Formats: sequence, C-alpha cells, structure tokens
Amino acid sequence: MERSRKPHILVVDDHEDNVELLRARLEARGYEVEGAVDGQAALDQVDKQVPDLILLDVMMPKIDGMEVARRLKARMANKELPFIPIIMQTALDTTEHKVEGLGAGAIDYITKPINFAELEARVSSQLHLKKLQSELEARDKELSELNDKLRQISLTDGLTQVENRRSLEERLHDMWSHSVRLHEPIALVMCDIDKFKNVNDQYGHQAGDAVLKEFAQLLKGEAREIDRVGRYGGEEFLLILPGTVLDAAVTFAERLREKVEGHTFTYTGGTLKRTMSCGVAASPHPKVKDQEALLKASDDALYVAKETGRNRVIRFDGADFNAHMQSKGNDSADGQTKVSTPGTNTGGTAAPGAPPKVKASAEGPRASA
Ligand code: GH3
Ligand code: MG
Ligand code: MG
Repeated sequence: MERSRKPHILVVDDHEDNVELLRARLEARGYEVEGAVDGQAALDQVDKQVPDLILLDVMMPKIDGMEVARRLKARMANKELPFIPIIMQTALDTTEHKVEGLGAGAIDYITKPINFAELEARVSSQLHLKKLQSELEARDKELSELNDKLRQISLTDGLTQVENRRSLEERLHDMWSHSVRLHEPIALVMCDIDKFKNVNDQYGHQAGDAVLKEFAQLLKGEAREIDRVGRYGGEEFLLILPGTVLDAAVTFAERLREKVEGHTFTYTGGTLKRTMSCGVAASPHPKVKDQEALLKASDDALYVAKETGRNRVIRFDGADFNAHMQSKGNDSADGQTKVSTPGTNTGGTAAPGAPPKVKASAEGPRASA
C-alpha cells in the first residue's frame, strides 16, 4: 500500500442500500470505496483492482460471503493475490458463524446492524496491520536480496569476476555427488598460465591483472553453459566439466591450450603472448575414488605438464604422465602420486626443443552436452 494514495475498500453486500450507506460513511473518512452486490461481482472486482480491505457480507444469494472468503484465501495462500484483510459483516451473531467466518479467511467480523464507530475502528486497525506487514515484507525482501548479493560476492573472484576457489569447491562437491548418483562421468581441467611471473616482472602487475582477466574470459568463452570455470589460485584456473569423459576432456583442454597460444593479450601499453599448461583427470577412473582424488589427479597432471616443458596438456594416468612419474621414481598406481614443484624451465611461449605436445584424443564427443 503506497503512502500517497487513499486506502481502497471493497464493500460487498447484496443490499445495494447497505453498500451505498457504507460507501458514504467510509468516503467521508477518506477511503476510496468500490461496491459489489454479489459474490461473483466481488471476485470480479478483486481481479480488476486488488483492494486494501474487504467488508464482506456473509448472507448473499449464489456465492455467499464464506465462499468468497474461501476462494480469496486460497489465492492469497498461493501468492496469486497479496494479503487482503477481510472483515465479515454478519447478522448471525453466533459463535459458530464467527468461527466459520474466521476459518474461511476473514480476519475480523462485525455484526449487523453495524455500529459505524466500531466498524471504523476495526477497518483502521486492520489497514494499519496490513501496512506494517507490507513494510515487514518489503524489508524481508530487501534483506534476502542483500543476502543473495553477499553470497554472490563471496563466491566470485574480485579481479576476474569468475567463480573463486570456494565456489569451485562447493560446485565440485555437488557435481561429484550428482555424477556418482546418476553414474555420469565428470572431468576436471586444471590450467596454469606459463611463466606468468614474467608478465608482472616485465610489464608490471597491472598488465598481469589484465592478462588474468582476459584469460578468465577466454576460458569462459570456450566452456559450455553447464561447465564451471573459476580461478583456483593466483594464475591457476579450474574447469569442471559434468557429463564429460577423460578423452573428451583432453580434446577440450587441447583446444583451449591452442586457443590461448594463439591469443594476443592486451594491457594498457601493449600486447603480449602467453601459453598455458593443463592437467586433465576424470571419473570414472580406477585410480579416482573420490572428489579429492579427482582434484589431486588433475593437479598432478598439471605439474607433469609443467615439468615436461609447459604449453602442454597432460592426461592423468596417460602414457606421458606415467613415463614421467616413473622417471621420477613415483608410481601413480596407488593414487598417491607425489610430484615435485616445477623447477626452472623455458619461458611462456613454446620453447624450441620443448617436448612434443600431447596429441589429444579426438575420440568420444563430450557426452550429454
Ligand atoms: P609456471 O610456468 O611454473 O607456472 O611459472 P609462473 O611464473 O606462472 O608461476 P609462479 O608460481 O612462479 O608465479 C605465479 C605468479 O603469479 C606470482 C604472482 O605474483 C602472480 N600472481 C598471482 N596472483 C596475481 C594477481 O592477482 N595479479 C597479478 N598481477 N599477479 C598475480
Ligand atoms: Mg604459472
Ligand atoms: Mg601457479
């Protein structure tokens, strides 16, 4: 109810004289009044203009006041209508009738013949309650919107505006459970920009920030609507690909890697090129038992990509992965792979003599796109 306009009251009575009498009284008190002389007319009038309050006669032919109240109450309950206080006017001053009226959806009642002072007091108190309730609802809505906004902020990376690590972990948890329940595959692609520190060192931190933002958008642009793309850490990004088997995820990651390699990043003052390395893992896989193992598998594959030359896609438990693990004296067979952090290596762009890139398998389109 807006403060500026007059409260709107619908008076329903099958005796037109009664309607007119109440109209005159209420209009004199500053209310705007509509009249209806039967139940159907009352319901039609509510459809035309929702009143702030209804004064409803009980005894009417065809659709009586009880039925009107019941129908309106049902529509209020399913939010088709806002809350409208209904005051029953009844000649039947028995407890049963009052109880029935209140049960049907009336908030108050007044007995005929009507005492106008009493009527006015009841109308004004119900309108006051309705106003308080509307204000409360508005505040509730505002608070809930603010809460949604806060939650959104708490799940978004401030710099790149993609999901942050917390959000990714929440999503992975949900998506993992979903994939287990429905026996659907799920894949992770862990991406890390190669030699990103050099960007900061050579072009400044702001250029680094610009590259991160553009990089995030590039990944997002390549992902499907149902995929999740987020910043897992500094210059490390994670993609969660539901319904995707390992082969398909490797193909996808390879496409991403090529895209990044071919992309020219822009920062204030110039442009630069960069490459990225990816680790890919998926479930179902005999060595991936839970979501932590899946995350670790993609991370381990990423580190192998770094150690074996960067600008590469490495598939967890694939030939390159296992060869490297063996050369390191590690065996991934127990699912507890240990990989040292990458040492010094060649720069961001593909170095001459770097190991050949993983040939991504083209088999198997990404399932359930
Ligand atoms: P590698 O190829 O092994 O991944 O080398 P790298 O230089 O990319 O990795 P390293 O971990 O040595 O350095 C990461 C750098 O990312 C260091 C850090 O200052 C920078 N960084 C992390 N977060 C941000 C950020 O928000 N903005 C900028 N500009 N730099 C960031
Ligand atoms: Mg890096
Ligand atoms: Mg890193």
